Amino acid sequence: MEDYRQMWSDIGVNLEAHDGLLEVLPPLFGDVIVSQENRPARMAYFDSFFAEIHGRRIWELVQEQKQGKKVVGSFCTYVPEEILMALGASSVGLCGGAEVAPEAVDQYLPHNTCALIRSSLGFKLGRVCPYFETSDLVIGETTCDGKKKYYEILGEMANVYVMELPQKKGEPDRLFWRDEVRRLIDRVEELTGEKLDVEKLRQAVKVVNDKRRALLRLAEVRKSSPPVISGKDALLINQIAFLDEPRRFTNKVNELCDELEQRAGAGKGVAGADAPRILMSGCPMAIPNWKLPHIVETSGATVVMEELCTGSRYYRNLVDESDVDLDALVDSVADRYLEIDCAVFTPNEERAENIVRMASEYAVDGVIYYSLMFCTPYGVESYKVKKAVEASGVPFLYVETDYSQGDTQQISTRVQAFLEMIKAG
Ligand code: BJ8
Repeated sequence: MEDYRQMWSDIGVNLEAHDGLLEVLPPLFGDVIVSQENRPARMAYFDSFFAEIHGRRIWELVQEQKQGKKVVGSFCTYVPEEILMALGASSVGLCGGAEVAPEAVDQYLPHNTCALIRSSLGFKLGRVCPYFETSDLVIGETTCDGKKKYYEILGEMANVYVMELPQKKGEPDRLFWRDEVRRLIDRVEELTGEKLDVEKLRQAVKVVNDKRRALLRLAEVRKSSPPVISGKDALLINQIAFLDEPRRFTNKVNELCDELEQRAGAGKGVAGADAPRILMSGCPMAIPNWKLPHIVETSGATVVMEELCTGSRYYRNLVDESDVDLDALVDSVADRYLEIDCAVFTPNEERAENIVRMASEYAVDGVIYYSLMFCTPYGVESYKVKKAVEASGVPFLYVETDYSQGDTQQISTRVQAFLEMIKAG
């Protein structure tokens, strides 16, 4: 990594604490990601992105800021990135995937708060995330209770705007959400000084749709047997989708897909055709949270699809590009986001239906459901998902965990027993 220390210091990163993070992340990446066998050559771009995750991309964002552009951080796939892009802002994901500054976090949050929220606050309190430190505005959302209340605390240390998300998906909720997206437009216009028009929004919709189309293409080639890419590599790509410059990212995903489609044609895989195929479902996995996929894939199975926000929930739906006037296009953007089937909605029958459909499309041998400890929406919703998945004849394993390593052995034992049961069945 080039010497970015002056830049980090200028944007407010705590260099000493950040040095500590840099001592841990590269070796973890080497052990979990780089050490895998038979990786596609085109993963080199995503590896280099990770190697420079706090370097080159931050440098680019800082250069944009010097030209007057704004950076907007967010924590949720409900925040419409087309709107941010159309108004001249770069969007970055701020969810934390590692435990940082836990003693400092204890001063603000009870222990029984999910690891993702605790981690995100830890990154801010420890000032170790350059994406947080470059964000001119942070957008929260009223999804789960933990996040809602966390944003009040975060508002004491960052410029926070909270979008209100409905809890249901009826017509009154849709109309409310469309208005809420318009309130976001007002707020971002105020931030960037730009005015939304139909051409700007059409271009942004096209760019973001292209990004999601590339991820859909990647998802499609993962249906092949033997699997052409590991679940850990696919997860890494989905995590980087929240940070990278979108056009470049799209090109790199498409280049990778060229290679993967050739692999599929040649019957070349990262694992044998007899390795159990797993659908991973549940809470998002933010960088560097690769714990459960690593356990699964070092136990002889391959994750062939993710029903996660760092997965198919992010790219499954596209915005209708046919609208020609601004009002209709804004409505289409809003409607696309309301199709996301996060567990914070009630009822949320479509999520279980989608999981059953995906399990069939990807010919999976089992669904592993990942719930972060203290995540009420995903923990409680596992009941309905389990019932639907098992009724379709697919084995189901529920795993509740956090970002610590203390339960790794116990989870490995359970995953191995699950895989044995699949093989025996
Ligand atoms: S659309 S999944 S990104 S809310 S894990 S903080 S739910 S207690 S992250 Fe999410 Fe948006 Fe939904 Fe996706 Fe709360 Fe659960 Fe923690 Fe969670």
